[in-house]
Amino acid sequence: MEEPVSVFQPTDHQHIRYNPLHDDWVLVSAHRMKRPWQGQLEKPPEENIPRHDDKNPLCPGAQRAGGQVNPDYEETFVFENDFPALQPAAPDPGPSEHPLLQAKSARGICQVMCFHPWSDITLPLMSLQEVRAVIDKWAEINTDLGATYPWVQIFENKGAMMGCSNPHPHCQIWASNFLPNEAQTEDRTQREYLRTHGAPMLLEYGRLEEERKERVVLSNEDWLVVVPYWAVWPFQTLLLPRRHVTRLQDLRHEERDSLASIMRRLLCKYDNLFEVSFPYSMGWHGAPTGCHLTEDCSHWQLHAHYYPPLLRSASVRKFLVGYEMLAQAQRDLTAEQAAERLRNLPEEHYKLRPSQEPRRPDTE
Ligand code: H2U
Ligand code: ZN
Repeated sequence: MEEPVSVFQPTDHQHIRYNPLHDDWVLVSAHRMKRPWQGQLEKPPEENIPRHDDKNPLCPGAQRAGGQVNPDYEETFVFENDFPALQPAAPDPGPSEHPLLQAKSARGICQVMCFHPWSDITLPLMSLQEVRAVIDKWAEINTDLGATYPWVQIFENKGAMMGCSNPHPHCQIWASNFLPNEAQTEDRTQREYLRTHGAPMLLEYGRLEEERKERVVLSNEDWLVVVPYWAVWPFQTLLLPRRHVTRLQDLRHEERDSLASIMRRLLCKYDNLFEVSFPYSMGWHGAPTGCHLTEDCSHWQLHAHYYPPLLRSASVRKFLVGYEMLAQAQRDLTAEQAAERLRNLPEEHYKLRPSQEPRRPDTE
């Protein structure tokens, strides 16, 4: 006897979804959330961070590894990384001898940007004015380093789980004389989309999500946060301007204010999800700079990616290993389920609630 054909339900039936920005596919198998977890449990992030520590090289007045002493900074502070992965002068490897053994020159600069003089604060707990200062500095750095380098990657690794070595709120900037892989792919896919469809991909995508609503987490007059249809990480989000903007420095004053607001709202929701300082890697992608500044980059839409690793609780993370390394990415809940959970969370940070209830134990 033939089995009755069931109607497709994305939460029950595995399927693959296309990521048009990265030109790859993700396996969505939402039924896997039901499996028990007996694997690794993560340590909760350190809660008792001193506001100031003379021995922390990111603090105002502290000495860094290179011997320099930080100024007594009062808002943001940018310095050159003492252990840079990219340096301005490095000899060229010369012509490659064989197509299977290719090398090219890599030059650049690495900076570190402290968001705030205090070590015991994070972006969601900072004032809007303080977050705005961070945004202005990001735009300034993109202009300054972008005058020389074709790619300026601004990124924040938050939490030890994401390899962050220092609790002081900070991000990094790596500028390079080449377009890194992600930049090359996004440049190609957005260029092809504009050519084929006559509109910038992510501008059209944002409008589609605004209509559909099911993957929208937050929006305001200038910005939109969605769990993208093709998300890989459980609570991954994409932050998009609603207007066509190619680079950070092109943001208007009021768009920077509304960005500070929506970033803080998103990060409060993230922290509220498991009542923990939510780890993630985030970063900005905009049109290439340097020699590309004079090119037509209208296929680009500025955006930020947030990639948080937590899956079920503050201590159970998603691992992208086995199948993900050898075949393709896989996720355990649908983008719509993740968006709904984030959407329904309060925007007031749990640490600022008037009557603090005892911390919820992690639910497995
Ligand atoms: P992460 O924790 O995200 O790795 O950032 C800290 C950065 O700060 C790291 O890249 C740099 C490290 O190289 N750093 C200095 O440049 N000087 C120091 O004295 C300590 C840390
Ligand atoms: Zn991107």
